[in-house]
Amino acid sequence: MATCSMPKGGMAMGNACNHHLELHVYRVSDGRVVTNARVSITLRNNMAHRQFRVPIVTMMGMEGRRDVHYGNNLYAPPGPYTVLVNVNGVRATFSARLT
Ligand SMILES: [Cu+2]
Repeated sequence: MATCSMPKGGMAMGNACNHHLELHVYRVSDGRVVTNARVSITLRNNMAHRQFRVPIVTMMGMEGRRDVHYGNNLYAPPGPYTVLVNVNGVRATFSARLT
């Protein structure tokens, strides 16, 4: 579960990535994007009772520094998930149902 590859020239090695997980971090005081956060993300599959630590990559979208985010591409089958996040020692939990 979860590790995947992007298909190059037609074939993916192992599971092809089917989701992009990204976490955006903003400073509470002024809403600015935090570009150097220490982030860990664990994805828990609530149906299979398995969890996986997502290898974190810092990414930047089309909007440049205002769109810096953390996460990765991954393979995850459909179902209910809990996303456990730790940012600079502060924890947060999200629920998601993947289709
Ligand atoms: Cu991204």
